[in-house]
Amino acid sequence: MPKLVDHHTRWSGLEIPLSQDNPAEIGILGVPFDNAVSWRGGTRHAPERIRSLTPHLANTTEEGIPLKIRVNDYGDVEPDLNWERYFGAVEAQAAKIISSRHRLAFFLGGDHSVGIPLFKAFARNFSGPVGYIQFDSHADLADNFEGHPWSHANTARRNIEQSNLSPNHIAFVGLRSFLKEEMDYYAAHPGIGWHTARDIYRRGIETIAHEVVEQLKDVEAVYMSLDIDGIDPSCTPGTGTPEHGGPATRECLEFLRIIFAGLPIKAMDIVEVSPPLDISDITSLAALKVMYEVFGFVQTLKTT
Ligand SMILES: [Mn+2]
Repeated sequence: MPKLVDHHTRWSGLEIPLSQDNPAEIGILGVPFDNAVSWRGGTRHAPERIRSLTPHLANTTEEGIPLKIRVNDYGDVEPDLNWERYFGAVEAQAAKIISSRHRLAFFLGGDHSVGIPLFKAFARNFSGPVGYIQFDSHADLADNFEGHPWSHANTARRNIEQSNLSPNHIAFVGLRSFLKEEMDYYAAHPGIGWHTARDIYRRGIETIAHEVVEQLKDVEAVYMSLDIDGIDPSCTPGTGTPEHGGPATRECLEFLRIIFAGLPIKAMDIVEVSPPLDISDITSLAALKVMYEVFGFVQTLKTT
């Protein structure tokens, strides 16, 4: 387990020392890895960049509720040039956090390939069926991409290989860029929740969110993966494969509000934030805003 980095400005006073007896409601792990991208990298800088901005965000939710929730930040998974060994370390450290009585495990990528070991650790922690939601412009359902089964375009396809994740318990939200292979996979597995960006525009994010809650209502636990390119690049330009025509940060927040209220979400990641490609930290700040609102959702669920 990495050591807690001594940086008192992190998480705006929400952070407490690691403790087995009194774990914080939120456990955070950074996974600064960007060796699996198809085009432009830089996501390995995201965890530290996002943490560095925490002193500049108000310590309340967007509705003015003071955040009193507590955070344990476990730091980052140490770099390792051996890809297989690195993913093994990610899985092992994630498993410890997921099983550590936090109400929510929060992972900061990294490119989307890190979702493969993160979800593996998650699925293996539960005996019953689990759910997987991916807010993303891409479905990441390719079996092999650019010569590798662990690229950032393979994440959802690898996740389905976990025995307790059925295609009927997967939901994609914000889709607007496809490989033929992915369309074929969806045609063969029509139980997948498949919500395009255009669906969101035409039918409204609240309708879509309630459909996702209904789809996943019988699972034991849900993993929420937020690829920042699911949000429109007018809001989050600092990412390697931006896709126009997407929902705004506003829609993303409304979506998360509904699914956190309606589903047992036990882990979440934010991936594909690339600080070197960003403008005025707007993308890192979007990630941080989402995190603080999610902290508020977890806090509210606890106290009501
Ligand atoms: Mn994506």
